[in-house]
Amino acid sequence: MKLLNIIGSLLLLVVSGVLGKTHTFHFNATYVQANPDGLHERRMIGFNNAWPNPTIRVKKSDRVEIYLTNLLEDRNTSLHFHGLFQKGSNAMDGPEMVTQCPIAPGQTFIYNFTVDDQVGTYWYHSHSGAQYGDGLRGVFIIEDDDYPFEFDHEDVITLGEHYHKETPEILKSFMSRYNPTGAEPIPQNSLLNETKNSTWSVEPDTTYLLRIVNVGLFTSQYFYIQHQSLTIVEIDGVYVEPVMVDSIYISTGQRYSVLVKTSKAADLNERMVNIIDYEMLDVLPPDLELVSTSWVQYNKSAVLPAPLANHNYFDFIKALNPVEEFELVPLHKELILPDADYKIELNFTMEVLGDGVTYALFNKHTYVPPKVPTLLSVFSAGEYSGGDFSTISEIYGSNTNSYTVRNNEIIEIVLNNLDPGKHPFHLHGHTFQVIAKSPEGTEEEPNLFNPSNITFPEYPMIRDTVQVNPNGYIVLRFKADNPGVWFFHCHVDWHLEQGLAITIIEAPDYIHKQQSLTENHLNACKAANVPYKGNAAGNFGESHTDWSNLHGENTQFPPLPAGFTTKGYIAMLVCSLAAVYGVYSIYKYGMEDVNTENTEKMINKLYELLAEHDGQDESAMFSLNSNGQAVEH
Ligand SMILES: *[C@@H]1O[C@H](CO)[C@@H](O)[C@H](O)[C@H]1NC(C)=O
Ligand SMILES: *[C@@H]1O[C@H](CO)[C@@H](O)[C@H](O)[C@H]1NC(C)=O
Ligand SMILES: *[C@@H]1O[C@H](CO)[C@@H](O)[C@H](O)[C@H]1NC(C)=O
Ligand SMILES: *[C@@H]1O[C@H](CO)[C@@H](O)[C@H](O)[C@H]1NC(C)=O
Ligand SMILES: *[C@@H]1O[C@H](CO)[C@@H](O)[C@H](O)[C@H]1NC(C)=O
Ligand SMILES: *[C@@H]1O[C@H](CO)[C@@H](O)[C@H](O)[C@H]1NC(C)=O
Ligand SMILES: *[C@@H]1O[C@H](CO)[C@@H](O)[C@H](O)[C@H]1NC(C)=O
Ligand SMILES: *[C@@H]1O[C@H](CO)[C@@H](O)[C@H](O)[C@H]1NC(C)=O
Ligand SMILES: [Cu+2]
Repeated sequence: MKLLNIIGSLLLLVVSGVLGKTHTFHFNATYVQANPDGLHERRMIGFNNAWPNPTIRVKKSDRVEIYLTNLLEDRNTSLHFHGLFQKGSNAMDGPEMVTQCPIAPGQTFIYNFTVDDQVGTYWYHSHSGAQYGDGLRGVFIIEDDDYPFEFDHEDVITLGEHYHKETPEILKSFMSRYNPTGAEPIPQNSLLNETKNSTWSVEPDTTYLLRIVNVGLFTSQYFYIQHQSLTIVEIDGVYVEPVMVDSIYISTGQRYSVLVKTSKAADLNERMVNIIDYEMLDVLPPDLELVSTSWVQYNKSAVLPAPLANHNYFDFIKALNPVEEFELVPLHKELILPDADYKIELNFTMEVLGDGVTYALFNKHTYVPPKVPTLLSVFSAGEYSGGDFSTISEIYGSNTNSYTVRNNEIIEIVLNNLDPGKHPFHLHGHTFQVIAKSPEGTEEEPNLFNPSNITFPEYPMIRDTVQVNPNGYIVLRFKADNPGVWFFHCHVDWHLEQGLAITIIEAPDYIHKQQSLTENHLNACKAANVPYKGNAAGNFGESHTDWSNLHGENTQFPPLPAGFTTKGYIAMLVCSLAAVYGVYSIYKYGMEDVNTENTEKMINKLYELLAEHDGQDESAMFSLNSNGQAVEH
């Protein structure tokens, strides 16, 4: 008995040594009054009445337990750990209606997972629509016991843009018939480390590992330190062959770790600059500071150089020479994966649907969340008494852009961007090889992927978020070796709200056999009144037909009425006039409270005109019924 006990405790020691530490956090999501840019006070979403949010530091194999209590009385919430593989713990990935139900006000959700065999720079953020724009975001670092490069100290910098209004209010104007061009809301500012005018105190002649994270929800940014080269060593948790650059270009969701060797002379402070990529903005308000200056401080008594003049942003950017991400090579070279077993070809367009709102579509389908979170469909279909229905791809819905793939298949995603914008795409649960990335095309002649005319790199770049160029393409490959429901979406969260997403359901039969849902997980559904059983429509039964029955599922609005094309010239009139007003109001609502009544009247008039011309009232169009379906009036 005694001997057994001793062996038992010895075993426990060994096991806990392997499993690593447990980090437990109690986070109350709360509103916090803050003034991040020093120009406007507003509510931000923080933890335990404080904002900005803490940086979480762990090591691989550590366990993380986060008790997240939603104390926001008027919002649901959720938490995603961007870049973490969540192998065997898909239910902890976070995106609402994909892997879990929204966490309703007053509820506590327990995120509980072990960190996989990965290291580097990650981050966490709410995955309930564009909510993290209101502040629910932070950095997540997996330290390495064995860094493949040397440094003396490490530090973190976050970049992001900032709005003075709260996301739900911005969304109302953005996802509206009165914004027919789909112009994205213009931010009021950009933040570095969630503030402005900050100074980074450094010691001379010292090497820093600087982890840079774009925690924004819209714009890519340039980042540089004057008179200082940066050596890129990590992108999205993947070590790369070191490349010395004068600046980096970082899209939302991406991370770059750079080595900064400070100068020997310690008498001068230097500017640290971040610049919003103005090409992503539809209008440029004259008072928007695209260029923000912070400082690297060597000497507290020496002066700080004056902030850079904002109006010169174009010259500043032109002078920079950031590396093209496609050219980065992983340090641990990994051969290009073999030809794919399963190909997903996506043509991405932005189009106005029947409700007059601009949506993002993949092959004419915008992502509409299912009635049952997709992972819960997997479990309920897999464990249903009648048999395993989880591998029937139809059950995941006809408007969820779902792709069901088998265990260990090689998956290839070809994404043709038929939109003139830049879009950073992120895949949950994996890193991917970027085997092709085209330059920018034009609207008349987009660069479409043509497999017959291309040589792929032998050792492709690997990361978890990659930006596709305007009217260009990207081709990604990964191995489906992580059973789970993984979201793939644009990390411009305005575009995610427009439906720019697909769901990859990887080895659903393995998911429900190898993984499980906690009681706490199901309780979140009960509290939010979301069904946790059934297909995308919430239907289930004894047979294949019952599970394939999608009657009542959420669907997108139908296209604009057919007659719309025949009355092309009026449509064009509507669109161009509406566009002018739309852009104007987008500009305005970002800047101040504006009485949009006149704009709305004007646009409604035009819609009426359109309907009269057709002899029937199509202007009433469609609206969502309580089941989330588009109904015609
Ligand atoms: C940054 O500096 C500007 C200009 O001096 C000032 O208006 C603003 O309030 C400052 N912001 C913060 C957060 O310190
Ligand atoms: C979270 O809020 C609850 C209820 O107000 C409070 O009892 C608890 O102490 C808070 N937790 C933390 C970590 O602040
Ligand atoms: C939370 O989500 C549920 C289910 O989608 C929804 O019915 C409810 O209105 C949401 N609550 C809030 C406060 O947004
Ligand atoms: C987290 O999961 C582990 C392993 O299943 C379990 O032992 C532990 O009790 C869980 N923690 C919480 C807070 O639920
Ligand atoms: C940015 O903020 C983090 C904490 O939020 C801090 O550890 C870090 O030193 C700051 N970095 C710089 C460069 O000021
Ligand atoms: C720091 O700056 C002050 C003021 O310019 C100067 O007198 C001092 O020599 C500087 N210190 C160093 C170590 O360069
Ligand atoms: C994408 O567009 C190209 C060019 O129009 C077309 O050849 C291809 O079939 C489209 N692919 C899909 C999946 O719709
Ligand atoms: C094939 O590739 C070459 C070199 O990149 C290019 O010049 C040519 O236009 C391409 N042809 C087609 C059909 O895309
Ligand atoms: Cu996008």
